[in-house]
Amino acid sequence: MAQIHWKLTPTARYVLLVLFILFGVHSILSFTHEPYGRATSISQLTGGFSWSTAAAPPAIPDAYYDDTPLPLTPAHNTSARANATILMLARNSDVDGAVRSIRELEDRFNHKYQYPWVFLNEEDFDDEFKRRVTNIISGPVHFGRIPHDHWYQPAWIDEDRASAARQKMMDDNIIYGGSVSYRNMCRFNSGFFYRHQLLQQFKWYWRVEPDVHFRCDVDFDPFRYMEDHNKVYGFTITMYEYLATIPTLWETVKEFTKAHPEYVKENNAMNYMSDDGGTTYNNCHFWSNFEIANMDFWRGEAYSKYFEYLDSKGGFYYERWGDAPVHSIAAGLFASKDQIHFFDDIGYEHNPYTHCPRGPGAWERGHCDCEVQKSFDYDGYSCMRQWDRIQ
Ligand SMILES: Nc1nc2c(ncn2[C@@H]2O[C@H](COP(=O)(O)OP(=O)(O)OP(=O)(O)O)[C@@H](O)[C@H]2O)c(=O)[nH]1
Ligand SMILES: [Mg+2]
Repeated sequence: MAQIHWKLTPTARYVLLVLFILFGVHSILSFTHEPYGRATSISQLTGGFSWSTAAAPPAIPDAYYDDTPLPLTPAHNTSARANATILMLARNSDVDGAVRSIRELEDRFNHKYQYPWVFLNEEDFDDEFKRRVTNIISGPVHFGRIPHDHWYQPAWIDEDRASAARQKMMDDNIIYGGSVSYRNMCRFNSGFFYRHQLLQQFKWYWRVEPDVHFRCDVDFDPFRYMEDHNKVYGFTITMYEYLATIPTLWETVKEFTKAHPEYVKENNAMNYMSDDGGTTYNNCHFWSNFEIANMDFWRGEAYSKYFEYLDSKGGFYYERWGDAPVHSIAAGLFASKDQIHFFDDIGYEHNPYTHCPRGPGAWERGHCDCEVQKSFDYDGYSCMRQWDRIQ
């Protein structure tokens, strides 16, 4: 058998040695330093979000931070507050999770600001719910019942078509695919909550769900910040929607904007939602279980007409349109991109994902108990890359 002799020039030997050392150092760092491993993983290098080139997210200016020691003075408590409420949609059976979310948000934020809470339900809240919730809230509390027609499936929906669609989604194992109440909830959150009589007095809301977590102190008033900066929509987590739940949503939106180009704002966030200038939807949306937003935007003409058009197509029942893509697409088109705010400073968790502040000093300032490297911002399923590219 012929023997192969490898003859290397001194230069080639030197290059090989350098490569060998570099590979060794990389391997050791990858195993011992998780952030390094993540940052240099193949998925990151081939299209993942590159953190070395990403700009730091905008921080809330120092002037908004409030280090006033408790107890609050009346002036502190009222003078600069926004016309805002904290809003939770819940069932009586959600009471344990509701109490957990409220306790955390009161401790991390609202005991200082004492914004009122509004609770909505399609049934009457029972005494246990009211008693346990009121017991842990520092400010005013309101409980409201949702009008029948704002919640239940409208009579004009073709029930045979809707139930066939639900069956198909169940067969395809799509989450909540067979649920009518989930669809009622998504439609209500898309087009009705801000019309509730209890909310008429308010401009701003912070949406909170049972069993979420607030991972950092919020020692600034996000409503005030939104108001001062002419924002309409604030988010903490952005991700892809399951296309199977919204197969015709984008086409329906395009029909609407073709008929009503006057509602589409210049300098909008289209390039966050579409990779081809609007022809197709890339499914990026703001995860709406957290929202801090301006209800006057939803009450305005553009959104009202948009919701009416979407609703008339029946997609909340014939498909499973979520309030998250419905809100996000509207904010992305009918507001300018500068009116949408990424609240990096607010550490927030809704199972299974957490946003943990990554801006310089934000984690320390908020005494956060989340782990920055596990923040969803870094996940391959996050749309933070698409958000970042329009900044
Ligand atoms: N009153 C009422 N509230 C509901 C109903 N279904 C959902 N909700 C509330 O609507 C919000 C969203 O519902 P979730 O079940 O959390 O939906 P989701 O966040 O998409 O799904 P999860 O991952 O299961 O949390 C929560 O605030 C729920 O408490 C319902 O039938 N009645
Ligand atoms: Mg939820």
